[in-house]
Amino acid sequence: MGLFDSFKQGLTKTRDFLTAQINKVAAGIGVFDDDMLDELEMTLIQADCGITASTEAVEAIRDYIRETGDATREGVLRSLSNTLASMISEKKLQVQRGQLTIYLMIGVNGTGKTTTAAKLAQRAKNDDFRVLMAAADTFRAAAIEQLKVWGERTKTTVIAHETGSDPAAVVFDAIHAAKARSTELLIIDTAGRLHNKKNLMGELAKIRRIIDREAPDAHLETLLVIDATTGQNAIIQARAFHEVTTVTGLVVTKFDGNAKGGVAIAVARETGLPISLAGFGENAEDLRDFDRELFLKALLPES
Ligand SMILES: Nc1nc2c(ncn2[C@@H]2O[C@H](COP(=O)(O)OP(=O)(O)O)[C@@H](O)[C@H]2O)c(=O)[nH]1
Ligand SMILES: [Mg+2]
Repeated sequence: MGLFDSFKQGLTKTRDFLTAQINKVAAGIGVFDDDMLDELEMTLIQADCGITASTEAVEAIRDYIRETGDATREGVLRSLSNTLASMISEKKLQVQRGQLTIYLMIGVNGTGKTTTAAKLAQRAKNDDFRVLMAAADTFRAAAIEQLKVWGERTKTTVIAHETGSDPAAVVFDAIHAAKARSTELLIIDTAGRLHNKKNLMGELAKIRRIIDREAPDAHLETLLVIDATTGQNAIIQARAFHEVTTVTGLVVTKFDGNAKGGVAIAVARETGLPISLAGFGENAEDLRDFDRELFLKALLPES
């Protein structure tokens, strides 16, 4: 399935909801008035776009109508699409041949860090890159085991220590293994214990220090994984992680589930971070580069 169709399928419920609401408000007198724009704002909030993004989008539509006198469904939708697009940036990730790139996967438990790490390994393997994974979620035995299973499935070596060991020590070993093997992509899976922010901060800071010290020339991407089905919680998580570490890109997972989709807009707007990847399932192949235009086209009603 192409990327547009994947987005379209995943976002069916949200798009149908937005379409129904927008048609409902536009059906009356054919053009949008003040009350209808208020309703549109509520609709965007209900679609998980977040209060900031929803309010700003509708403000921009009001400006557009004031300037052009065009309050038609088409005009309003075009203005909405343009404003939402301006809130989202995208950033494609690239591995460089013959150099070391490191992906540090961070995010709350259950968002899809480990699965995305495996998907990224699979993708880089498909492109004939030399790949390693590091099991730096040492908190639970099952987490290490899960990454090892993915290592077997994707034919990727996994550097792991015992349960309960220091994640930074795993990262240290993994970087040295990467150097010895001329690895081009090292993917570091981490634990997401957000309930203990101080620990998390300490852990991530220590991992960062090791990377900076042991692999100063590597290209590092710190990827924050967000579950699209978690609604406004995703914003709170993104803020918390963004506060404790420098995030360089967002991964939004579970677009195939019953995600409302607007979450991607909310988090992008709240953090100002670019979205790099979108997850569409539980298999190693279910990962795509995020595409803002296709995402918005799939999310919004047809004009
Ligand atoms: N439907 C769907 N499930 C996903 C996706 N990404 C991850 N999952 C599932 O979400 C659950 C948690 O994923 P996991 O990678 O273990 O999350 P972690 O705790 O952040 O490492 C697992 O059951 C995954 O199979 C996705 O894009 N779509
Ligand atoms: Mg995990």
